[in-house]
Amino acid sequence: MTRFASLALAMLVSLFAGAAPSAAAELNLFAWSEYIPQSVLDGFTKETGIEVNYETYASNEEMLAKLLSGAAAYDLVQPSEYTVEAMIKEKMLLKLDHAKIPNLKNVGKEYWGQPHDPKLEYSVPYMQGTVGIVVNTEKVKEPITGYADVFQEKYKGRIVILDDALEIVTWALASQGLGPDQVTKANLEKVKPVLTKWLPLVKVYDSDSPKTALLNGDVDLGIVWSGEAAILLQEQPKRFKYVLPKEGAHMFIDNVAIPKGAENVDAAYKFIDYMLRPAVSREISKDFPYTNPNVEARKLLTPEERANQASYPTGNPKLETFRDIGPVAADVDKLITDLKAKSGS
Ligand code: N2P
Repeated sequence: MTRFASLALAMLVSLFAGAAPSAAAELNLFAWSEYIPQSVLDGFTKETGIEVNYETYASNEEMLAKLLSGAAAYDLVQPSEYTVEAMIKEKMLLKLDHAKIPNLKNVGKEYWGQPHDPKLEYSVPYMQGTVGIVVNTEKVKEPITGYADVFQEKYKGRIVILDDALEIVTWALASQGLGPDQVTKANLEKVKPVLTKWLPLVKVYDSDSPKTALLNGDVDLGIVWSGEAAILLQEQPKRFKYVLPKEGAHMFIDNVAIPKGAENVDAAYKFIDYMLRPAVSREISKDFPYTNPNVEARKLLTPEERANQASYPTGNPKLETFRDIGPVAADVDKLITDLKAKSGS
C-alpha cells in the first residue's frame, strides 16, 4: 500500500470508528426537575460514553402532553404511579426485559405488588415520597395539622403550594372526607367552593423548587414534595417542621420507564441499571432526599439522613397512592386553571 493509500485508509477507519458509537451513544431523558443530580448524569456518560440529553418537567400531565404531542422522542421518562398505570393502559410503555436490569434486585419488596404495575413489568421505582405541609415555626405559632389549617384567611399571601392540579384537588377532597380515588365530576363540583376560597390565599405556585420561597421567607407555609421539605429540615431544623396532613396525604412512587418508540433502548436499560447501583442511588438521595426504594442504597445513608422526618416519616400517617383517574383528568386541569385565573395568579 502506498503511503497515501494507507493514510486514506486510516482516515476512513477513524471516521467510521468515530461515527458509529456517537450515532448510537445518546440517551434522551425526560425527567422531573430537581430530581437527578448532574453528577449522576456525568458519571454515567464518563463510564459508558453515552451522552445524556436531559429535559425536565414539573408534572406528570406536562410529561404526558409532550409525549403525546410527538414533538420529541424520549428514551426514558419518569412517571408517578398513577401515570404509569395510565401509560400501561394506553400501551405507551415498553415491556421491560428484567435480564437487562440485574440491579433490579436492590428494589425493596414493598415496591412489588403495587396496583399500578405489580410485577414491575413496565416501570422501575426511582424515588418515593409524600406531599405534605411545611411550617415556618418562627412565624406560625398556631398548630397546623391538616389542609384546612393551612388555608386560613390569616395566612393569605403567606402560602406556597405545588403547581399541580391533581395534587391540589385531592387536598380539597380530603378536607371533605373524600379520598384520591373519588375524583369524579360530581365531587369536583362539591370541592369547587372550597378551592374558590383556598386559591386566592396562595402567594406562590411552584412545583420545581417550592423550598425556595420558604427559605427566603417570602412565605411561611407550604404544601410541597417531601424531598423539598427534607432539605429545609436538614438546613434549618429549628425553623421548619414537616407535617403529614391528618386527612391523609399522597404517597407517590416515581419510576423510570421506556416509552414505546424509544430510539436508544439499550442506553435506556444501561441508565436504569446504573441508577440502581447502591452507590449511585445513594448519591441521588444525597442531593434529593426522598424515600429511597433501593434497600442497598438505604444502608449507605447516614443516621441523620435516615432520621429526617420528611424523608423517612415515623408514626402512622395516613398515606395513599393515586390511581389513574381516566378522562376526568381534563376536568381537574380545567377547574384549577379557571380558579387560578379568577384569583389572579
Ligand atoms: C421532584 C419532584 C418529585 C416528585 N422535583 C413528584 N412526584
